[in-house]
Amino acid sequence: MASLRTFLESLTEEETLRFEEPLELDYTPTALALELEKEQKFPLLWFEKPNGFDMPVVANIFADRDRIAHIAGAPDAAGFNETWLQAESQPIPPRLVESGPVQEVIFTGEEVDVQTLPISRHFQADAGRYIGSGILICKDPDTGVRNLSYQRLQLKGKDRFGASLHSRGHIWDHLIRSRKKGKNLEVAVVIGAHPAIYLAAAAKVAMEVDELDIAGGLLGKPVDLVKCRTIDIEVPAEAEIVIEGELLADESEEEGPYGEYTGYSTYRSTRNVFVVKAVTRREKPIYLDIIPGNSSEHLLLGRCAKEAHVFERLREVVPDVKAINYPKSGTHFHAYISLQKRAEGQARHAIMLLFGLDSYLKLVIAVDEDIDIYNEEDILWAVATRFQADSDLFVVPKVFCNRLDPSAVDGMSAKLGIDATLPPDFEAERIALPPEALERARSALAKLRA
Ligand SMILES: Cc1cc2nc3c(=O)[nH]c(=O)nc-3n(C[C@H](O)[C@H](O)[C@H](O)COP(=O)(O)O)c2cc1C
Ligand SMILES: [Mn+2]
Repeated sequence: MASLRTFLESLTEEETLRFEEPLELDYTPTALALELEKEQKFPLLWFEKPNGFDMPVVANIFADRDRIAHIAGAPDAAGFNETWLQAESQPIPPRLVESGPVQEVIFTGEEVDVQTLPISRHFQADAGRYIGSGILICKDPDTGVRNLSYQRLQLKGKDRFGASLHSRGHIWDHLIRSRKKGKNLEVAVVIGAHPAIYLAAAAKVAMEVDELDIAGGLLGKPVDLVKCRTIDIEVPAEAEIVIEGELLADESEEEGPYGEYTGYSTYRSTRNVFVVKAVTRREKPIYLDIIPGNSSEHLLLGRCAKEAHVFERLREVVPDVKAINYPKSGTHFHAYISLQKRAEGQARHAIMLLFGLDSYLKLVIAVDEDIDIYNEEDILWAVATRFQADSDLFVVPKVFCNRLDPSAVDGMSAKLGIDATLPPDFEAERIALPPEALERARSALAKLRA
């Protein structure tokens, strides 16, 4: 079985911070995750008894690169890209089963009350209690191809949410075409499933691709699905909680603000309305939350598939690109390229290509292979010592970008490329130590610490 709970069982005690005592849920998971991030710690957070609710909440699953690799079944963080690309090229479609634990308890009609779910507040300026961890499953109104993605849901009442589809992904397209047919869009919201399904839902793949096929590829077996009770959608049989309902075609109302990945709260919203028809769940469900804003969790989940995808495209054209890193500080807008440069101009070539592949990017810095692209001090040292601003940078003004960038103008931003690779006539030699001296130092330290 591939479920949230089987995955949680595979984690070590050290990876989990468990709060057994009752704890206020509003803001607490976010505050804890952000405090721990300052210490470079990214444990899974487990709240056994959130105040006022009758089910446990887990959060921060996706905050750590090693854990994401573990979820995908990759040997380690460095092996994630390859594992991901393999799942994308060898997808396994889901299969329909008769029944599953996600329908152990069913509420319909007057029994529905989503306010009893441990939906919490995350940041101070948030308009209210939000589900930020729901996977919205819907179907293309013309082709029937399934789609999985995340859209925030603001709790508005016992059977009503506000929704924002601002990234205007596939679900937005489905809703527009549904509206033309005079119909609402049926949607099932999944809260708590095997995290590989979450990784797949975060990927941007073609509209013709069902993200559950990629989830199957990652898991090495089909995801079992059951039919929803009130809508024509199938959901993972092993999920924890499912909210069945419809995105209204013709209504809109206030929604937001909410803490976004940029680190800002904005009112930017498509102001949609989601009306609930049923809630199905396990007897004793676990609620999965995702820390929003520019948390490690939100940023990593949002980009791990993209990183794999973009790196592969980049390497096809410039094989001397050795690695790329989207640093957390750049909140999806910055990337670093590691290059084994063979010819002048190659860094600019790779930088331009990366700008073309990912419209979110505003700053790309290329460095040589001896620079650790996961260490920003190292990156800035390369800029400090291998780069001249009058000859080694270029700016492309007014390019299409992501509209959530608060500094963007009319949906456009400038792109800055920095070539911090060694110039051809570079004469300085990087300081180094004899290897035996390093060995001596390490063993002396080890003895001292033993
Ligand atoms: C945790 C998380 C939350 C997200 N929240 C929203 C949201 O509230 N609204 C939105 O339009 N996109 C949101 N996104 C972005 C889309 O869900 C994401 O780009 C998805 O891959 C789009 O899928 P699609 O290519 O099938 O359209 C979120 C992404 C993540 C990872
Ligand atoms: Mn899609």
